[in-house]
Amino acid sequence: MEFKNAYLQGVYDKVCQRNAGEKEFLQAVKEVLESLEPVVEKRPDIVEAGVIDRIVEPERQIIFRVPWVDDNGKVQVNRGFRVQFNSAIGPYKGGLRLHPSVCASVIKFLGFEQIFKNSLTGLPIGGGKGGSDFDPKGKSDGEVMRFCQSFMTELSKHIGADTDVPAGDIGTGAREIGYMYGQYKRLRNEFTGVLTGKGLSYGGSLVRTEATGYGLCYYTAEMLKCMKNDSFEGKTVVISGSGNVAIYATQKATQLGGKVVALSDSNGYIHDPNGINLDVVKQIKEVERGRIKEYVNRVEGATYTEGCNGIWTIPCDIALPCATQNELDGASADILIKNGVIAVAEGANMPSTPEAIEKFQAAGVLFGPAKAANAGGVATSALEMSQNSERLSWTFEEVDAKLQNIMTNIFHNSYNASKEYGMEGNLVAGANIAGFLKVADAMMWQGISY
Ligand code: NDP
Ligand code: 2IT
Repeated sequence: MEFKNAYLQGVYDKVCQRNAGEKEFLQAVKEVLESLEPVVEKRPDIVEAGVIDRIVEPERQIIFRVPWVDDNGKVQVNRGFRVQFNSAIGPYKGGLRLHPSVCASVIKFLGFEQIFKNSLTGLPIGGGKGGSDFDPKGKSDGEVMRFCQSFMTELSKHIGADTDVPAGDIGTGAREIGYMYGQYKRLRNEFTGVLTGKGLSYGGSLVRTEATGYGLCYYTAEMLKCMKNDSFEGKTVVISGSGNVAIYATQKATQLGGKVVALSDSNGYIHDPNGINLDVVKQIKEVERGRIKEYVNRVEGATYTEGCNGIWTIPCDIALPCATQNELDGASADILIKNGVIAVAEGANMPSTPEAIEKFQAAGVLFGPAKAANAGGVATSALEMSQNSERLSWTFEEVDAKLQNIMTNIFHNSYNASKEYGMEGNLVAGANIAGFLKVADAMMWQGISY
């Protein structure tokens, strides 16, 4: 028995049977169900309405062929996905991941997490996720464009500004969103807010590029202030990844007085004890689409080490994993704790393994889970949808102020839920419960069929 509660055990057993072998999806579901133990005790009405049985099954899953022609004239075939997980509180919303590791399990875990994350933002967005096993790395702009157009040719039949609004994720940035948006418009003859993360010249929102990384730091700052009467000031920070989330987390952590000393990619990590020079990183990653090891050829005193796990051996006060799922395991958590880490907050989705989370919590390390800590990206996407609907654009300061307010509220709502359900300070349980309760309420009001 994994659960104390027999009903939750039954729900989980069924999820395991139906989704056999989908390791990431089962990991994400298990964590949420564990958090719901006290909710099940307190709220028989939720159990009675079958909300939990329903919430673990996607409303709709679309899997499709994505054929395209490479620069040598050869036909290539990838697999596309869109999982429309839950629309109880708004149109499906969530990113598109382009990475060779993409499969049903990965998209379903991301879509499932997105339900609760989107609910926590306080904005009217349901949960969804999509993507493909296409790898944009090493492809020409022309190849990326042809892939994106083919992908959108099918996806366009299933999405819409009031139905399902995709955005970026790993491997999907401004370039890919632009090609996909162009294709949607071509097919539909419609200029609508069907995607977020758009360029500023065609309906994008200021701050969306920075939002996930900035939001992560706003959340972390609030957690440090309220739970430890502390701040980023003077702290050594280690951030994994060197993509969109990692870059803007580095920028904000530095602005808040921290010193970021390490970044990584899937090949290895750089250590710069003088503090990362972000202009150099942006040039390498955003302009040249190069590898992070290039940094050490341009900045004196920095070192590069092959392999990404070793980044967690660098002593730090604050660790922000911003690359991918399960990148921080129990052994890495032990080292971080031994080196005196005081706070860990997740910029990536599910970057810490369950063992790592358990260790941080047992050691009294502040732990901000992904659903709460990285919700700033999707929250700002929802603000982009609002601006598109009113055909207006807000200023940088206006959007940034809203983002800060949202992240502060997410921290407090999660904290308060953890307290109300008898686990004060457990922000994993708090985020899962607070995110769940709003969606559960909406599902109950709307009757049994989704
Ligand atoms: P990017 O594609 O911009 O960057 C991804 C970074 O993570 C790269 O440095 C990449 O290295 C590294 N990475 C990716 N896969 C792996 C892997 N299997 N092993 C080791 N390193 C890896 O993506 P984002 O920055 O947008 O996304 C990073 C994380 O943040 C993801 O978990 C995403 O789901 C999450 N997230 C993103 C949001 C957004 O708004 N973009 C919002 C909320 C969460 P390499 O170049 O070598 O592949
Ligand atoms: O994981 C995430 O929240 C994202 N990739 C952002 C989704 C969005 O719709 O902006």
